[in-house]
Amino acid sequence: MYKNIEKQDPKLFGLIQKEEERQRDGLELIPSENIVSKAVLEAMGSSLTNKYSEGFPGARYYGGNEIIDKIENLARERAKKLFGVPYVNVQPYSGSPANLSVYIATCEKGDKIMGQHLFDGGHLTHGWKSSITAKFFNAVQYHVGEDGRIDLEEVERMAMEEKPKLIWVGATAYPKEFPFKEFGEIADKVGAYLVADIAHIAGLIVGGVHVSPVPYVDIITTTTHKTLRGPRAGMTMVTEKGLKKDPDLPKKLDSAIMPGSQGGPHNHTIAAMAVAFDEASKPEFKEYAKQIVKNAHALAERLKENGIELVGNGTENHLILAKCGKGKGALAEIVLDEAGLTVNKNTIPQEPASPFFPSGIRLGTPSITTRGMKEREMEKIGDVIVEAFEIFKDLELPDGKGSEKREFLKNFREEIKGNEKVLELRKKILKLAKDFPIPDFFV
Ligand code: DSN
Repeated sequence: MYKNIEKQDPKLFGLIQKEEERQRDGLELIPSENIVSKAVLEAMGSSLTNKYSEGFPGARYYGGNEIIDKIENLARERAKKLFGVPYVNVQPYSGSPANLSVYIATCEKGDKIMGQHLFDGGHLTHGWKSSITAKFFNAVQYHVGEDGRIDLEEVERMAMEEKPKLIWVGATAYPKEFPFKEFGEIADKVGAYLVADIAHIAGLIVGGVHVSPVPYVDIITTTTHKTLRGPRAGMTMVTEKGLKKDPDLPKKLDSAIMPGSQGGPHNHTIAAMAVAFDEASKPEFKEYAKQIVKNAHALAERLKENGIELVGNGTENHLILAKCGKGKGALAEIVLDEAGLTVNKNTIPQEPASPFFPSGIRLGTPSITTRGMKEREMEKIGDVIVEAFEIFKDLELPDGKGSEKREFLKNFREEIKGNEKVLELRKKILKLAKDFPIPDFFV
């Protein structure tokens, strides 16, 4: 597949080989990652990357776009059909630019916006203080309750008091089903634009295993590379409800992308989106989505049975948030990484430590489900995680400065490299990876 890179740039070729080995021999449990098909990769690697096409189909700032127009329209039409919406923009480079375009289309600088608190699973672009979205807009943030679910009473109270122009529903680390209908009722009461950011659950919605936001929200944003299993990209959509509220939304969202915030669209990626949308429209994809959720449930139950505490006491989607002890998310990430399980440390609700040294890890099943794993394998993976937790359970991160903590973690990684227990776990994961190779259809 990489014969030209191999000849021309052996150094880069070596690095790509190493990364492919890592993906092949380990298991990816980061819930926002997946494995795309060869057809998606081919479209991304195609000559379409050579073309500039600022503007939109039929109205470009560059000549020679007759074919590119057809490709973008194909992606748009497939996306509209897949999600059941009347308008789609497939040009956002990824999720954050898609979200930024929504602000540009609907808000003025300084307007009030509302989103889910970062520690409670919300995304940076939903108004977190270190994001441009909280610097340009006046952000207020809602939380989840003790049960791990969004606190709808707080959402309603906050919406009534603050009268936001825009409300986000959607998150990056939320293991429950999103209450789109209830959010729709609240947004209607205060006249706010309601935007569903479905980046994590897009594939589950298409697969029919998560309720769709389409009847309840005005705008939808998503990435296409998570459960949807497409290329690394984003898109915005407007629903019938959104069109009724503001018939100019499509025009506003288009100009928010170009000239508002982006330049030329990535045509190779848009072509790969078209491929992925076609794949996601097949009956096999529904089966895949169903299995993602079954697997997440099985993994969550195995962890719980063995004493690992989970945010919200389980999962209703593809994602699990496991509690690791105060500030110990990084310890878990390191041990699991050495064992061949890739996860990411994450904040938990009412985070007792900090976003840099948080107290949880995020686990997800989209990628291992693509490899064909089922509930039985989830039990095996769960057992490895439980044993990995034993390895660091009596350790504490030093109090004091971040640099001391970082030094501690660096030494910890070195120390456990040769740890017999970790090596044993690594062998178990390698066997699973070999028994469930990345399918032929995939890389
Ligand atoms: N980085 C994405 C995720 O991992 O969920 C969110 O931007």
